[in-house]
Amino acid sequence: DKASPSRVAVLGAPIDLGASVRGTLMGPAALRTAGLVPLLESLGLDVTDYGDVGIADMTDLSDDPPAKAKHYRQIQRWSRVLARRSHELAHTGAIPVFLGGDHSLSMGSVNGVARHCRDVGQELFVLWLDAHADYNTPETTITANMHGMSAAFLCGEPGLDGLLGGDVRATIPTEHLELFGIRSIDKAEKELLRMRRISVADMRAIDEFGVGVLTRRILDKVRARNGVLHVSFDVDFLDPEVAPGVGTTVPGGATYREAHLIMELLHDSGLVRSVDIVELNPFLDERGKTARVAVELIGSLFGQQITDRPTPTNAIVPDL
Ligand code: 4U7
Ligand code: MN
Ligand code: MN
Ligand code: MN
Repeated sequence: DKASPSRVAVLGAPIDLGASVRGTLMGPAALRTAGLVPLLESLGLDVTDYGDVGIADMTDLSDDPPAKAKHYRQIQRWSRVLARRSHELAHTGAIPVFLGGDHSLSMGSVNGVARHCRDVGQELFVLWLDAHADYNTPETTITANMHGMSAAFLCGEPGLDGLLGGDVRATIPTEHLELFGIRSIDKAEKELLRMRRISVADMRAIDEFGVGVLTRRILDKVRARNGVLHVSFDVDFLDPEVAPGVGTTVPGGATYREAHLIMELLHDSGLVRSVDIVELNPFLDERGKTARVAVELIGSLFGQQITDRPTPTNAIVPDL
């Protein structure tokens, strides 16, 4: 397998207006508190934490906001700044890791990465680990929440065409989007997914075939095209028992080991070039449980072996 870059660029995007439940803006701080950066360093990676991005000093564009897209102006600011930063970071050759923040941040992060891939002539695939498909448009949405529209926007679906203003909107082909772990899709959204023939590994498929087979299938597809992979990890992909700290929990999600196995296989492939960790809501978490699990999973994604974890604190150590 290919060797992945050994440098990681961490960037926080404290954004929560794409969701209806407030609190994901505390996500970047919670992920840092749970030890994300030292963990990556302990794995031998050269990590630069660029802190959090802000949108306070930006001026607004003057396109007409769509009728059904809440906080459009704010999300537009985030998308523009993130697309630019993401493109720059991808250029440095490091693996950008975007800390959310709600899932609307991917409209920016993935665009920047897609733009970079276009520059260097590489095919980008996106693995979308999520309970939801996030394939709504302002037309199909039943909530007007923009975190439910990011995958559709990235595939070039209409309705948010002015979002990036005059900046480049690099889209990904619908055949390059891999929805995984899905168990909540809205009616019109489902119809759109069907029309576009988008690949959906839903929880039923996972139960039947297992995450090992389904993940390898995706990796083979990426390899066959000599492509690279962006992982967009929505924490609600996990079962609510494992990850209670999210605003949009859906029962029947991935188990702790299923999620780790996916990350371990992704690491072994050497194909991952960028990552989002989104929808962690520390305000709803139970004593940091979800933040910790998310960080452990990122550890596995970057090469931590399950057998190399620190000894549990309940171990009986002889007094020396
Ligand atoms: B998330 C929803 F209606 N489909 O569009 C919508 F069920 O980033 C949920 O995956 C979207 O957490 C969830 O609002 C967005 C709803
Ligand atoms: Mn999502
Ligand atoms: Mn470029
Ligand atoms: Mn979700």
